[in-house]
Amino acid sequence: MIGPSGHWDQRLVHLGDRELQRKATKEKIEIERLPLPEVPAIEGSLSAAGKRFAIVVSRFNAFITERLFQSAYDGLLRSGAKKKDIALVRVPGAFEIPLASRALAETNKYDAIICLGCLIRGDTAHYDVIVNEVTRGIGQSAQETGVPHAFGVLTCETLEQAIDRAGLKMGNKGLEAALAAVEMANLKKAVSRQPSAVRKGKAKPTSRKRKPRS
Ligand code: INI
Repeated sequence: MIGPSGHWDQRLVHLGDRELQRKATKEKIEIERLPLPEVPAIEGSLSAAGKRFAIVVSRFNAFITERLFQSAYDGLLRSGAKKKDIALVRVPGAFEIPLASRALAETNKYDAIICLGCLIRGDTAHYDVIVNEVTRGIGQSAQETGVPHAFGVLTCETLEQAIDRAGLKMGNKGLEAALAAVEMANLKKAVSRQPSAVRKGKAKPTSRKRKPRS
């Protein structure tokens, strides 16, 4: 990322591609595309055919979360998932998402879980507590069950920010989460198909010391 000074712009390197482009345009910074390295990578495809998903949606701030859900559901169908393979689970608020997700993951019926919710800072003094708990809980459920969980929980300062992320200026995080879930479900399969790094072959004979003749 080359800034106006011709140097790498460290302010931008942590951002995702789309957000990066937006910020760069705003700040009038030219971004030089790096050539893609020719290194074979293990990646998950975006085909949801034959895969099963659960979508957990919280009702709090339903005006936003319903839009996240619609977009996630549409994304799964457009990626090849069947309606019968998508379970929808509703919970009261974002705080309840981890428990429901974990219960679903533990059934071993789903290739991935999509978690959708919306937390707006202005609404509660407990915002930070809830945010941390929801994030940790979803991450922990994914790691401990091994079932991919996509994080589609908006954490916003204002309602306007939430609207922007639910289909207006910043795309739709529900769709992003659905696509991440599809990719991770396929990635998990691809990784498990990798051959073992331990090479099979004849075991080297261990050198035995001869007993001295008596
Ligand atoms: N739940 C949300 O999903 N978003 C919020 O912004 C929110 N606020 O602001 O309070 C919220 N609170 C409810 C919480 O998630 C639980 O449902 C509730 O505490 C009952 O356990």
